[in-house]
Amino acid sequence: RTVRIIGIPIDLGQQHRGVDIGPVAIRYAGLAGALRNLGYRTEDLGNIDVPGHYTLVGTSYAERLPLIRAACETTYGLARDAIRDGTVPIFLGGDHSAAIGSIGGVTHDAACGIVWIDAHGDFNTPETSQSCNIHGMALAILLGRGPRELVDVGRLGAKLKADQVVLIGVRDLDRREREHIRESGCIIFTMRDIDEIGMHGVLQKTMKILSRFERIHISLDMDGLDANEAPGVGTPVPGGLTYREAQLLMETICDTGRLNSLDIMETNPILDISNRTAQTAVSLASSLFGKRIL
Ligand code: DIR
Ligand code: MN
Ligand code: MN
Ligand code: MN
Repeated sequence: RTVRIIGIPIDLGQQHRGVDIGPVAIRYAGLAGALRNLGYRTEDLGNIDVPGHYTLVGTSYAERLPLIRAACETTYGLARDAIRDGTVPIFLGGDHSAAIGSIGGVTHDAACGIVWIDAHGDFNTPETSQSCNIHGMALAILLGRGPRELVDVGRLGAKLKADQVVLIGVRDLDRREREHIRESGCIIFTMRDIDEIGMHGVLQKTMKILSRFERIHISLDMDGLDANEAPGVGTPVPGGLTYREAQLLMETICDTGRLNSLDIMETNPILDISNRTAQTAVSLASSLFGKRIL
């Protein structure tokens, strides 16, 4: 099979400079070579153009909105085409607002189950957000809540229903975000769930919930991992997924044979230690695409 790599160097969904060079860092850590070693053909489309972002430090939500929309429209088209062409796309962020385009596009022709790995819920709206950062609204937008310009990227209206989304690794919700995500119907496995029933237990439940979907998309926010494995993120939260928990997650999804597509978001090499976050991302992607110990 062919894996198609698509870079989305967007940093307009949050405040930290440097997440726009996440795609470079993940390539540098050897993503394509690792996949080729596993027997895949790889195509790298390079990075999409994100207009103007270098000059937008300190700009407002309103100024960023149309630019994020444009980047997500481009991403949407590439994501839809990647699935139509029979490839498995990997989207390299950039901040998590890019998932509005990638998930929108990969679900254009058929729904898939979504595993959203994140310290956060990304379920704010402009009304509930304390930061006004759109990366903290990405999942809400995909469910049809939030600014119309982004809800309607690619095709009109919500791209996902709550019952196709499972969040794993959550440990930091804003007060009003929590109310909304709880009543949304999305299934949430917090760090406490992982502590209590183990990642194996969480994954068994996840697979049951998503069993009616033929295909599964993974949206990996690198801040879902613990800072030991992923120090290069803009909004770290203590107590995240260990290396081994995250590997088990990837291996388990690999075993289903139903992987549709992958986002690797929020890698910020400027905040990192010797590109460790990108290396972790490549190692996790390797497991997801079939690397085995024995
Ligand atoms: C926070 C942080 N809840 C916000 N969200 C992040 O800005 O809405 N999501 N960092 O990944
Ligand atoms: Mn930047
Ligand atoms: Mn996050
Ligand atoms: Mn996120």
